Amino acid sequence: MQSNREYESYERIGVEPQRSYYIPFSEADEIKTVFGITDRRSSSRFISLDGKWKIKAYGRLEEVDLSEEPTGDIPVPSCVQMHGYDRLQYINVNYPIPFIFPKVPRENPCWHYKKIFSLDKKEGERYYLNFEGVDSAFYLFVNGKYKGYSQVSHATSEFDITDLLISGENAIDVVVLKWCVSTYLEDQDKLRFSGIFRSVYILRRPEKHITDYKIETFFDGGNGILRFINGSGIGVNLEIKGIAAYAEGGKTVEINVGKVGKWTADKPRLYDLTISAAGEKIPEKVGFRTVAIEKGIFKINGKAVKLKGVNRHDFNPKTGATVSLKNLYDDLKLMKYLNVNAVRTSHYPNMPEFYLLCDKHGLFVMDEADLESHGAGSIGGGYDFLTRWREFAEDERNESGIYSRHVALVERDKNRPCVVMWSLGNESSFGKAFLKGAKYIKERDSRPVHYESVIYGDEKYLHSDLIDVISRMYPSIDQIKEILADETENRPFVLCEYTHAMGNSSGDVADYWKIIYNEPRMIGAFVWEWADHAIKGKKGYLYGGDFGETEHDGNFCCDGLLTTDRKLKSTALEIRAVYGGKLSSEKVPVPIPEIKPTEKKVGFSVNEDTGELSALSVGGENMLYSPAKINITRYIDNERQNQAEYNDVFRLKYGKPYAEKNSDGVYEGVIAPNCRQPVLSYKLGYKAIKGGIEIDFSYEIPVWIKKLPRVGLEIRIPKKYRAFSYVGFGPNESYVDKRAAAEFGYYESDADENYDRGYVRPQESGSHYGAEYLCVKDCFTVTAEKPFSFSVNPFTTEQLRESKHDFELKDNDFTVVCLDIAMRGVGSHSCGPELDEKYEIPKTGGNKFRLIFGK
Ligand code: IPT
Repeated sequence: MQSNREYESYERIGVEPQRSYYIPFSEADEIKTVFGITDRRSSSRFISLDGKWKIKAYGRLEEVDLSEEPTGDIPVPSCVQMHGYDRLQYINVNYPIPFIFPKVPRENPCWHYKKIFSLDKKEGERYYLNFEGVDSAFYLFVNGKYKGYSQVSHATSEFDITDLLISGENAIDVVVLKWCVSTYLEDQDKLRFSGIFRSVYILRRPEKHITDYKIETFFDGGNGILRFINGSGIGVNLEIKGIAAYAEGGKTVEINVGKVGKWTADKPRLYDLTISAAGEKIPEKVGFRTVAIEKGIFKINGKAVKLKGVNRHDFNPKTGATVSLKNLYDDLKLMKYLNVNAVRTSHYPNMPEFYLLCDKHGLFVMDEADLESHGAGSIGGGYDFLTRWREFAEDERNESGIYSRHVALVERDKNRPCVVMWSLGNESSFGKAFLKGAKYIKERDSRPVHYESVIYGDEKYLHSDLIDVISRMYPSIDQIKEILADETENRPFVLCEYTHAMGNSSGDVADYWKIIYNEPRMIGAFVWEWADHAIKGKKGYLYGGDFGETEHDGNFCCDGLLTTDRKLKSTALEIRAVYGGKLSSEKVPVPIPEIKPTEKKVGFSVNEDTGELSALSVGGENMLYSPAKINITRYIDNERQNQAEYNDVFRLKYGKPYAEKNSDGVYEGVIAPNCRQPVLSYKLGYKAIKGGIEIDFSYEIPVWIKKLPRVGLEIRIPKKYRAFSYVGFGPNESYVDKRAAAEFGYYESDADENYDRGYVRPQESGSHYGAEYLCVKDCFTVTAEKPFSFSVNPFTTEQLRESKHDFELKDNDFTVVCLDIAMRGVGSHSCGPELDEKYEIPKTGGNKFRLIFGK
């Protein structure tokens, strides 16, 4: 295909100006609803082109031959990579292509899509073809004639194709490019999908019709005022709450609608507004609400609110970036269940109907522009990351690309009451184009503007009044305090990302909310992120590196509160508790079940070289599947940044025990790896007690070891012992820093239920903090001098540490009981601050574990 290499410039060609999302109906149409919102399919003016299309793949644009009939089938909307084309790639910061800006490789996968459809073309009507999302750019041909070119993957592209259509059979050809210049501005941390991934439809409109309008609301005493700014060339009739009004073309009217209920996320009250002109009616929903910042406090309807937020990507394990209304609705319902009241549409506008769902079901939205240029920092060339990144943001050639994304954002979603903040994008440093975008938004709308990356721009922009809020991602509590203490600042403060929910995570969430609830200038915080994005393969879930990609970011895409298929992880429950206002769980008196020691003979033997228990028998039967081990390791995603230290510097996992018995019969030993001095010293003493033994275990961490994941014993017992009961923090996994959701109590469980198979990359799971009693059914009970942490799992610490996917975990003939004197907090260090000192395990410690057989 011949081209003028449009894909090297930010232009959109033949595309209508950006406008608010709406679907016109005919006067006589009966409007139906779906998931509580207007069902656009019930409009006789809405002609869906979703469904089966034809497709043919090419390796480069020049090879595309439109006269060749595409023979493959593909559903629209969908992502080509989910239908056997191209290949999957998960990559975060780095660009997936070489940095040859504004060019992209000529070897650029393209897809020729074709749709044949019949139409009864009516004289005097106009036909607008809408694409709600195409990644990354596309050429459009109607009945063989070139119509235009568009880009900005998550923005609607609307074309007036009236003159190219005929009555009868019509053909639409779309050539989609995998890469274009926009690739440099759409470097969001996600699986990189391509294709027509959102809906396509035609709107049949009268010759002269409503084009655009803006709805604003405010209050006069208890009365709601609707301000309607008619952006169309024709006058429109309005009706709300039985009140009729008329707005001339280009004019503004204000309607006092009398007493109204205010719209909030808790009580999302909506009022029907009908806008009609030229035989069309547009059903709008109006939520009366105001958003303002007063004296550094973020207020909705004049009241301070806290945004209990999550960052959400459009993702479905079967369909990728293509999500259905049902997927969205299900997510919203789950958010409500978890006490979430706000969503950041990270890092692009979601499909238009998402906002209708949020209006209806009640969620505040931080609406974000389709923008991220993170990769520009890491392109090399002898500059530091931040300088390079800023240079790219300041590059004049990017100005229209950046600014037009701000325009697209606000123009499409301006009428949605759920939107309470505009975000200029994610991680794109800062430059003049952002000022221009922010100015545009401010002239157009009164809602606050957010942009975290302004802190990477020139210092003079730091206090710019075009950015209404201070924003940070992943600060520590101390950094938050520091920012709040800055006397030169009085803007409210939001954490656009915090408590990175990768794997077993978010130990720190309660600590964040102690400060957020107490500090009036704190707006709230958005968890990174809502759900994992893993791909379902034949054996199980897959992530970066599993698709044959050379460049990837591993399992960094498995960092959600929910699993990919929307099961709640323990972190989700922690969020639910904290967002519900419960910041901690205290111990309450819980009776310890009576232990009746066995009358049978209990015996034990100890490995003289290590001091570890090698056999423990009752009535002559050894209850240990293999000798007990001192356990100082674990794998947890939140220690991924500590792995080099653990494995290479301290060599923890290579550590072996070396001990000698002292004159008191106590084993004094060290754990030492080859090549290193000891990483732990310990004492182990054993005493026979009625029906069992007491293990007196103490340790000291040498000064050169900065942190240890845990100190405990790993005991393997035959697999038939699976069920257990305990008194401790449960029923979900709990840690020293992660127990807001937990309650101290008596619980029953079993090993298979206790380990969370939801972690795509296996890891530490199922520990219970503060335990006072553990009974492994038909085996032993454990009590101790001091509260302890324990887990009863099907897998060993080593298996969980060394396996890369859940499906690699092989069944064992034994059950693994971990008794920990101390277990490090989980924190959120995978992409957040270091674990707070107070959750590190103590430098010295000990406990006396009493293992008793009996009933
Ligand atoms: C930051 C990004 O904004 C987000 O998209 C995601 O990558 C997240 O954190 C990590 O999962 S990027 C980070 C390098 C600060």
